[in-house]
Amino acid sequence: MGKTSKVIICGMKSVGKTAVLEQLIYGNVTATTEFYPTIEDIYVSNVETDRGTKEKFCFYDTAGLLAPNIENSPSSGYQSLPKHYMAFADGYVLVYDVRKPESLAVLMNLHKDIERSKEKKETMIIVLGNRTGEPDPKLHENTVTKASNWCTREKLKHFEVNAMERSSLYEGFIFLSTKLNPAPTKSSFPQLPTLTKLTQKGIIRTDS
Ligand SMILES: Nc1nc2c(ncn2[C@@H]2O[C@H](COP(=O)(O)OP(=O)(O)OP(=O)(O)O)[C@@H](O)[C@H]2O)c(=O)[nH]1
Ligand SMILES: [Mg+2]
Repeated sequence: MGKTSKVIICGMKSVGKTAVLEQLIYGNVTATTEFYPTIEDIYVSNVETDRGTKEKFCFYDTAGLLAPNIENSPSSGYQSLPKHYMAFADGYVLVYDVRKPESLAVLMNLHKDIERSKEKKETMIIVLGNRTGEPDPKLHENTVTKASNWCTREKLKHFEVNAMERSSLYEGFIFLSTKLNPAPTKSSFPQLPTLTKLTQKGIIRTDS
């Protein structure tokens, strides 16, 4: 069978990472659903590609990172994602809260860490701007604009989502699934009729 893509979902604490995953996979999240801070959870699920094929995913929901408290301790840096995730990740879902500019700063730092660790293979990264409550319109616009400019510069795909609306999550995850599972190329998988023709011409011998 096909491969399983391993995807890490990460970002600042309480931005809605678990709500996004639970809503995507089970579709049962509402405004009254209770969530507890994550330590680590693993979800196995199929995600469709834009060709309609279903591909297998293992999502690693991670503990939220704390933003550095600049006022209390100016020298303290950003928390980073535990390194072992970076060793096996095929992709990342980076989540920030459009109401919290510091959650975008956490992602910018996280992205640098990921870039540094990615010597071994291509990884696919998407960025989700979630909102965990009523946003202040001005602050919201600023943060979203800043996020989408940053994503353009870094060639990352940016999606605005709302964990309370399942359909808002599809575009980003279908994009991720499609990129991680590209269509097999014709040359590596000859179509049956071609094979038959070649066999008839005696180019491929089926006898041994
Ligand atoms: N209104 C609204 N609330 C949300 C949304 N997403 C998350 N929340 C709420 O925000 C809180 C935190 O959500 P979680 O999904 O636990 O956030 P998290 O990023 O997984 O948090 P950690 O695991 O602690 O890092 C919960 O009370 C959710 O109900 C959203 O899209 N809209
Ligand atoms: Mg969580």
